[in-house]
Amino acid sequence: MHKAGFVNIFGKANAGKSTLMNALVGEKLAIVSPKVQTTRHRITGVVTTVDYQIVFSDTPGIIDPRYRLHEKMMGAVKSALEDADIAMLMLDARDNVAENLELFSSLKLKATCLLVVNKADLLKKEALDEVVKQCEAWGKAEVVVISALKQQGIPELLARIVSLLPESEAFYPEDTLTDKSTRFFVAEMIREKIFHLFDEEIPYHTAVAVTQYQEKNTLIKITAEIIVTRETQKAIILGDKGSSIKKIGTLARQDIEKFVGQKVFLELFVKVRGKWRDNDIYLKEYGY
Ligand SMILES: Nc1nc2c(ncn2[C@@H]2O[C@H](COP(=O)(O)OP(=O)(O)O)[C@@H](O)[C@H]2O)c(=O)[nH]1
Ligand SMILES: [Mg+2]
Repeated sequence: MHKAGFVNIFGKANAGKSTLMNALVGEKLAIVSPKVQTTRHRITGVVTTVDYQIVFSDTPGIIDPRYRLHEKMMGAVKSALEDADIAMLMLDARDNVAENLELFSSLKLKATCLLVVNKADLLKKEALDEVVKQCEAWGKAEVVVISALKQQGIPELLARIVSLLPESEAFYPEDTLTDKSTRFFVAEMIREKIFHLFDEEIPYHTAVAVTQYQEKNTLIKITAEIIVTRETQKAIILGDKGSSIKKIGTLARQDIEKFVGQKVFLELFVKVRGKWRDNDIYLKEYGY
């Protein structure tokens, strides 16, 4: 019997959804940062064996929209809520359990749910047992404890998922890894560096658009634009004598080279587009 299904990850910002997705797929598809709202798209990662195919989806953390960008982000969550065969409801073990359970109840899910308690590595056994007890009392989902970062409990979680998968043919050819393009991942890797290097509002005012992707004989030439909302932000991204943008470029290029398995020449520009987060035309241009 062949099994296949959509397994989608939901939860508050910073629960570790993207880290889990990468651990399950065994490939760094989703960018990760300690800041909230790093993930802006639904990103799929496909795992195929002879017996099953799982289409995982990482989603943005659930928030109340304040910008058009946020509405688009919650649209990605909504689509994932609708087509999930299995919903992995994820919480940070240190976070308020009741609040998370209330959020999960409000999603009104019809799919089979797994309640995934993450960051088990950060709690002592007694505290973790207490969290698990509270989660089990909810009664709406089987509870699984993991550490996505330390890759603990992942094989057990995968086994639970496989046991719950519906009987089905595969949805995608066996060599499929994701539904997103290489250009998308390039833009995301640049965006991740901005989340890591800058504080306060900069990461939240930034978008990245790949404007050129040219495969040459010995390397790939990539040009990308970093879009911000104000001139002052542009100056910060550039840094003293261009030192900051150089750092972004170097770090992103290393990740991109690993991802595409080839040498990369990366050129970055900064553009100011006031209010791009509330402008449908810009949002579309930047992939939202
Ligand atoms: N200690 C610990 N940190 C984790 C774990 N999983 C994720 N993190 C960290 O939590 C932060 C948010 O992770 P991310 O995957 O981006 O969360 P998301 O917003 O739910 O996608 C990052 O700094 C991760 O390194 C875990 O199991 N243990
Ligand atoms: Mg994420």
